[in-house]
Amino acid sequence: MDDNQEANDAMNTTNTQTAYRICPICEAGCGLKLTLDGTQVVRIRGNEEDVFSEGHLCPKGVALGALHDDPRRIREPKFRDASGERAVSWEVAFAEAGRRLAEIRAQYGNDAVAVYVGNPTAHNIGLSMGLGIIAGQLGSRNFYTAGSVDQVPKQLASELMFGDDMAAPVPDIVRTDCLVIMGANPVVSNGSFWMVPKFREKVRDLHRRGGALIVIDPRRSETARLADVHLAIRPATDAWLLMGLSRLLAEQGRTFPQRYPARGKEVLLERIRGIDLAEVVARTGVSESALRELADRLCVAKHPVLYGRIGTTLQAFGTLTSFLLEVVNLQLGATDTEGGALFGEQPFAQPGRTRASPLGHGRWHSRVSHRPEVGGQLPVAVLAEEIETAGPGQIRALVCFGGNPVMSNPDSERLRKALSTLECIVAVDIFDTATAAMAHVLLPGTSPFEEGHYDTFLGSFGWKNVARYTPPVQPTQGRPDEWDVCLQLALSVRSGGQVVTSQQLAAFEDELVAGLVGRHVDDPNGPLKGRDVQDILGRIGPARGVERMLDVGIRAGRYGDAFGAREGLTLERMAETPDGIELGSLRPRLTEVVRHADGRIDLAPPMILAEIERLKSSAPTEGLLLIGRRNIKTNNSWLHGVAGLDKGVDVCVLEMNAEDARARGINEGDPVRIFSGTGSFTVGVTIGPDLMRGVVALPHGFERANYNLLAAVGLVDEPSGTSALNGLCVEVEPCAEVV
Ligand SMILES: Nc1nc2c(c(=O)[nH]1)N[C@H]1C(S)=C(S)[C@@H](COP(=O)(O)OP(=O)(O)OC[C@H]3O[C@@H](n4cnc5c(=O)[nH]c(N)nc54)[C@H](O)[C@@H]3O)O[C@H]1N2
Ligand SMILES: Nc1nc2c(c(=O)[nH]1)N[C@H]1C(S)=C(S)[C@@H](COP(=O)(O)OP(=O)(O)OC[C@H]3O[C@@H](n4cnc5c(=O)[nH]c(N)nc54)[C@H](O)[C@@H]3O)O[C@H]1N2
Ligand code: SF4
Ligand SMILES: [Mo]
Repeated sequence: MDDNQEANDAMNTTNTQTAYRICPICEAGCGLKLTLDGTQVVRIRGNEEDVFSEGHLCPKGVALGALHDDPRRIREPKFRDASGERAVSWEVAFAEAGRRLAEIRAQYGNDAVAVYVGNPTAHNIGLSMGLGIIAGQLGSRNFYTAGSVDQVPKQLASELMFGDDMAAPVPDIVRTDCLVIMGANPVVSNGSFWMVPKFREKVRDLHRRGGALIVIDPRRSETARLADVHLAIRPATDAWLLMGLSRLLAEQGRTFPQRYPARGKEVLLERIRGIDLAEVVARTGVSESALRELADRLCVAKHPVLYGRIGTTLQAFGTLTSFLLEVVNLQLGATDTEGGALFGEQPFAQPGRTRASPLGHGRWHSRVSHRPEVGGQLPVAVLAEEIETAGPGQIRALVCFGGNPVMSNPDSERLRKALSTLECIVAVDIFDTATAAMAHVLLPGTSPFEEGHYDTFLGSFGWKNVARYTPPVQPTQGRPDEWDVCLQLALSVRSGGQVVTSQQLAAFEDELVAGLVGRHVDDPNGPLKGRDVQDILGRIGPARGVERMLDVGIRAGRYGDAFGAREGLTLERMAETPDGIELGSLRPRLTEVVRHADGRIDLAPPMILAEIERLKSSAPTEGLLLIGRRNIKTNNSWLHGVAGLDKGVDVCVLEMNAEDARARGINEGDPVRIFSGTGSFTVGVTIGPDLMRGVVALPHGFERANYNLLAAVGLVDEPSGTSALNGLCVEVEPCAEVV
């Protein structure tokens, strides 16, 4: 052992400490083990003892330290006006944001201030619980989230079928013997609406059990490369394939098992039997024999299950596709069956989620295109026109939480221009991104080490049921965390820009916590029913912060201690158990899940029947279609250039099939111009065997070649308004250079 090593070991034993942090970047939710030297994080490993992630780690998790230290990360509030940009105190920033937003509301009405909520809010406890408070204060119908460029079709389908937008089952991957993945690439993405770390290892185990993986994807993706069968499908034709598959299953006697309480069986089956298999083959590019073989395999399997994500939701028939996929799971008897599609459970509970509170749809419409609200949100596809179009209700200001709509939403250039006309943008972000750079008031978010972590939004989509919480690793050094940012913004707007004192902030939080406890106490089905509010308030563990709200939801949840009424979880217990607490395997629980008033699954909602007709009358697509492609070292539009992630490999290249390239005189590495009816740009090409003919693939989120410049705002999944960003009609031609 040399001197250095000895010195290191001495340091390791004397000065360093271990801390735990659930990675907030993606849905794998990896438990990380951090080595701290003082407050400095010096090493990040996957926590092998974590009951959920079992040591999983990817380069993005390792890079959290570099993200924390990144000199580009925003650390103090910024203020921008015509005279330029300057750093301001938090006090000034809140007052300025509050004053401006209050003025705009007073002059033009509540709807003049829009809210946009980005993806990282789902992974950030302070934002996910706090933004509802500021949004509630603003009371605007112009509420937008990245969900309408993501999972809203799946939620709408769940609402229509089960009466609950969060009732999306996940594959029971440890017990299935035939897993069909449609339009998802969990080897790279680690799952979505499915928390599934160590996916590769789980597939290896599936194979060891003698099971099979089948992938339906226009691209031979990293996941398809592990598959026993890969069916290359023409983009955005999944609904056709599922109709055909459903028909073949019905012909083999697989209708809907009696044990499912369901209505509308015959109505749906009649539509399914009416589908023409030749048409299915023509639309999808999947041969009839391949389709029959798929049906046969599913019928023979003991525990088959289908799962679909972005490729099935971010497309023209996203809601119908998501619905039909669960129809097939029902036909197979996979729904609510061990080894099939099961509904996960999490410790955190919200009060009053009863059968009487369905997800809204169409309670109001967007002003210009009359698109329906879904679950309180309008689709981002209408954001630009709602800013551009004069008249009552026109958007004049935007509050943006952890989102980068200029990169992630359709017709980005139009949206960028529209945003530049706003009187006020308030952004809460950790980087000065394409969107944040337009903000008049930019409020820094926290570093990943400064927030506690619990998955309220995604916790019910785990591959197994667990309770996990990790507290902040480092203090915010006097800066507000994101929960406080939301509360302070709400108070600033309420008071028209008055300075908020710490007493006022504390009193406001007390009011919110008491309100939450009150709702639990009033919930006739909850474990705190009829209890004394003051008594419960006195028992909450943490003294301050969003953790108080979390403690309430955990202890009022199905595994909670009901504040001393029974043995069970508290936030404190979870914090003391950083490896997580096992809550058992996924289990059948359909009767709890279905929230329609009659307790039945609806197989034939009118909206779905109308979509089947729309599908049948839709024109076939021709020419080249563009689809997305994620990569392991970036996350949507961010993390670019964070040390350890950017090794100079240019991942933003257009993937093409050799025949398509040859037909256009394009060779490997050539610069090309890609264009659609909406936009164009230049990009380099890579030619490979992974794409089916007639399809090109490009990652999204890159400023130099922004995929979403090509997407028209009018291309949406009609029921949900979600943008159909996969399957865009494009053309590609050689050009002189990439500019
Ligand atoms: N063409 C195409 N477009 C797509 C997709 C696609 O597959 N193809 N995917 C879509 C999907 S699934 C999604 S979810 C959306 C994402 O859309 P958005 O959420 O609008 O965009 P992101 O790129 O995720 O940007 C997240 C922003 O949050 C910031 N941020 C990160 N962590 C924190 C934090 O802790 N606090 C705060 N305050 N800010 C933080 C980042 O700096 C970044 O600016 O993009 C969608 N757009
Ligand atoms: N490394 C990394 N991980 C991420 C992210 C990231 O940006 N980078 N983003 C995170 C987010 S916000 C989300 S929502 C998830 C998304 O997670 P996934 O849903 O797994 O998303 P993708 O990896 O884009 O995989 C989508 C697949 O659908 C295929 N596809 C495209 N169009 C169609 C179609 O019409 N039909 C079919 N059948 N397939 C199609 C694509 O070829 C691709 O293989 O990933 C999360 N994880
Ligand atoms: S897979 Fe990577 S980014 Fe996702 S949670 Fe794990 S370490 Fe974080
Ligand atoms: Mo997403």
